[in-house]
Amino acid sequence: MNNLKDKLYAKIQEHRPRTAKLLEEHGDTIIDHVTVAQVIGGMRGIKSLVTDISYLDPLEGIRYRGFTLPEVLEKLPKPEGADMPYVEGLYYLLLTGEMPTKEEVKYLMVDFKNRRFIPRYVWDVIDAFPSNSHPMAILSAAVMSLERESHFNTSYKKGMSKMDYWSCTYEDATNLLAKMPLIGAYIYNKLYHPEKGHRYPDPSLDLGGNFAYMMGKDKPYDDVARMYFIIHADHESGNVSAHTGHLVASSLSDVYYATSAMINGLAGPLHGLANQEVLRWLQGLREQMNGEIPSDEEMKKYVWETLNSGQVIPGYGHAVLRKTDPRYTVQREFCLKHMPDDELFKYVDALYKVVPDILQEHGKAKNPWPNVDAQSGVVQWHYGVTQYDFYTVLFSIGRSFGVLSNIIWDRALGYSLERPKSITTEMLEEMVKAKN
Ligand code: HAX
Repeated sequence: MNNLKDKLYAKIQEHRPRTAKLLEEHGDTIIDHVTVAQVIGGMRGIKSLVTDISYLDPLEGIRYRGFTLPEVLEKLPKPEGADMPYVEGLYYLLLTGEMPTKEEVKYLMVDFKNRRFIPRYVWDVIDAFPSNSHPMAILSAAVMSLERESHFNTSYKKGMSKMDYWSCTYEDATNLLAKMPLIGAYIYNKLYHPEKGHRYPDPSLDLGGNFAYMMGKDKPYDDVARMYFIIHADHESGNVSAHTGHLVASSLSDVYYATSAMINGLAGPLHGLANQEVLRWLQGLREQMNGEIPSDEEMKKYVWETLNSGQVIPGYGHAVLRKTDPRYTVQREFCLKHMPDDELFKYVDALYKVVPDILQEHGKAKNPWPNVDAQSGVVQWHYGVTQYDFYTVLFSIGRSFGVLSNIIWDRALGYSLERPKSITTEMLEEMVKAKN
């Protein structure tokens, strides 16, 4: 018996009438209006997507299935002696809305182990990339190469009922999630430690523990991996990576196509790549300082120089959040416990003291507070993952849990092909004239 899949099916059956009722009885109810600024400004804030997996409150930050991040980290079952919970348990929570028991997580761990075999051709695809390729490009291609394994595709060709789409999508998604950490670690070892070769997973370990093992990292890197994958898992549906995954899957492209596209969206410096940009930017400052910790005044000067040269301060600002990102805070607390004297951590903390005031004075950013990316590279750096091009691969593995959970539910609830309407600038001008 598959505990999670059975539980999920029960939840799907319970949920389907709610969506059907909303459509049938309230399909014409107006829930938002749209301004010219929103149309030109990347559809910012328009209420036009539905997800029950997570909700992002501008002031409170992210909640997964109604739970804040500290609650998720406290309530999910943890491996013996670990501070951070099983990532497998997070998948259970995202899909069902319920906290799993330790036994349910153990069952899922075995299920993940049974699904993580990687066909030889995937390693060949990765090996074919030049060693100076960006790891995100390699990850995207590796995921794409797995597409031939899609159960959804095979069943669709045979003529599957719409009501069963979710089931094959679940199989594809869980297979891919089980494989992602292996692919990520393989890319890391290939690009940065070819002399060590690839380490195959240890069957006694959970997903986070295994990731640390395959990366060749000792404790507490297993907790770093668990924390990292969990806090990056989901941030509603409208951010570029989640939305791209949902959009591509809405045409019934399978999860391999959708996840590869999601990864491509995450690879932009305004989104997931910001974590690598933070490190690159901080290294610039570090070089100028010759190993000294900058004073507040030196820090302010560096921030202003960046702004005055027309660049953004990476790791600060957000399209939705209007306070310090709780994902930043979770990582900061981890740093305070495990690495309070780390030099880069001190830089990041010193930045926190000066950047918000400067961004407010600068007067552009709507949110002057740090986001998740301001802190995450520093943790990786401390544990020897200094190749910052790789950080967004870690983000991708985490984000896949949320995006794929969403896609399974999209298929279960029969969400439509996405097709917003575009208009020309001339039409927009005419509309504005008619209103004024
Ligand atoms: N530094 C300097 N200027 C900033 C800024 C920052 N950190 N954040 C926003 N601004 C500027 C914008 O560039 C924009 O300028 P223009 O009017 O000249 O175009 C203005 O302030 C208004 O932007 P906004 O409405 O506050 O923010 P957006 O919703 O347009 O953009 C971003 C949100 C996250 C892209 C933006 O804050 C940014 O570029 N931050 C730095 C990059 C970064 O940290 N990205 C990661 C975000 C979290 C994430 O998705 N992780 O994956």
